[in-house]
Amino acid sequence: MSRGHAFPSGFIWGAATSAYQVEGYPLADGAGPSIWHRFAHTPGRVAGGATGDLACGHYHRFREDVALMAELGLSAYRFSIAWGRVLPDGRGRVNRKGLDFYLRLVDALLEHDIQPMVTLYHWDLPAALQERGGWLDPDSAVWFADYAQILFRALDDRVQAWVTINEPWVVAVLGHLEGVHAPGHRDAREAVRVMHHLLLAHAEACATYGALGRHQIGIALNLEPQHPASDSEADRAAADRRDAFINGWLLDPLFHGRYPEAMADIFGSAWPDFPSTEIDRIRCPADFLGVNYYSRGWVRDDPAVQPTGAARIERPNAPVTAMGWEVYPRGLTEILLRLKTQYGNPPVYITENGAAFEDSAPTAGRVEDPRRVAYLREHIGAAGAAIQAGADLRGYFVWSLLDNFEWAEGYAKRFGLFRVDPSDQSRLPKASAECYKDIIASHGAGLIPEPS
Ligand code: PNW
Repeated sequence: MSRGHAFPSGFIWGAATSAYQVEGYPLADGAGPSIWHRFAHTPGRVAGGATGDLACGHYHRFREDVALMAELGLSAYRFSIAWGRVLPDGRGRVNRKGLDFYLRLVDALLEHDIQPMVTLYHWDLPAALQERGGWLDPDSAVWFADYAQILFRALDDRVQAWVTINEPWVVAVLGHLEGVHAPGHRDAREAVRVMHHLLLAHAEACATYGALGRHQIGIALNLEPQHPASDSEADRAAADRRDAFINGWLLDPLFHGRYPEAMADIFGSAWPDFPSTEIDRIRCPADFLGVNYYSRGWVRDDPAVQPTGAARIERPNAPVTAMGWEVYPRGLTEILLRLKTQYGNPPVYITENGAAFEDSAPTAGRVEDPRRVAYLREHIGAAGAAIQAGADLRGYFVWSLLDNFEWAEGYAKRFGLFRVDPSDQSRLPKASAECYKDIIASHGAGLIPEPS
């Protein structure tokens, strides 16, 4: 294939958000509160005391946002459904008004020829389910499949791509091991079971979809290559452990039907003997894999860092984003080619890629964000390079359409193509929005790096 023409003609160009991060009005129209609503309203949990009460006000401004997407020329928009808007108690009674919001959103997208990619779970578990044990309860897979079925029945005629769960690793590790995300628990035994139940929930929803769905379903994983900070045996072993902890913990059961052997070493006595019948169920025939890619890990052996004994450190002089994450586009090519060689080359969407930077203040109605422009161009190029090398990549979604509620970081970290003014939620395109519009219009021409 000649340089600059890597992207196949049906390649999807998208942008992504999630419900709690952009919608605002989390209790409107009869919605039940989520664990993130509770967490953000607990003093000390989120930077600056920020909450999703207003966020981007997308719940009321979605038509304006769909118009912005149409202006960019997006072929798809990835958003998530707030479980508690549809089922205020997490189970049982359906709240018609909450469901109707998503029907209106999907219709508005289709009117503009934008395909919806719908995530069923992007971290906002109904608080009523947390009170029953949340993802620690073995019944959580059934709760989730029942909720999923309601959405499949309501929307599968108009939705061609479903994502069951966004980043189970972040839910289990940041929410239940490190305690920096909702529900804020710190318990290794709990975290490994939560991960297992999230994977079972994904499998149950896939099985339900297999019986009544007509399109595609997958899961979105945060994947990150792990590289040793030195050539020492200890650092290389540490990078391997961290690789099992972040990537293998999910990929191996989903594609190979087993957890990595390293998991028992990493977690010691907190790692249970999971029944093989359950592990078999997790190896499920999803239609695609969603990859959320931001950075790589630069890893040093460090016994003080639990549970892996592997520290992610800053590489000296490396370019980093406002999150402190190294800018490393080649890691995206690496991950995509590893899926090809080690996991059977599944159909893949990059369901998130993007960066937070300290954007300049708007001047004369413009926001210059040259570092985000460079980040997007380089990463889209890295994705194209993987396609040229044979990866089955079908589409790419920028994280994020809008500056939004960045979880424990509040509103200080801005990932958007559009700046959102914190005082009145007005939207302003950044230079990166213009750049992405041009990339879409030219179908990514000229972005593939020369082979090195
Ligand atoms: C993802 N990590 O979160 C989420 O899917 C988004 O909702 C979020 O806004 C975006 O990335 C930017 O952070 C992650 O610690 C959070 O490795 C943390 C990690 C990875 C992804």
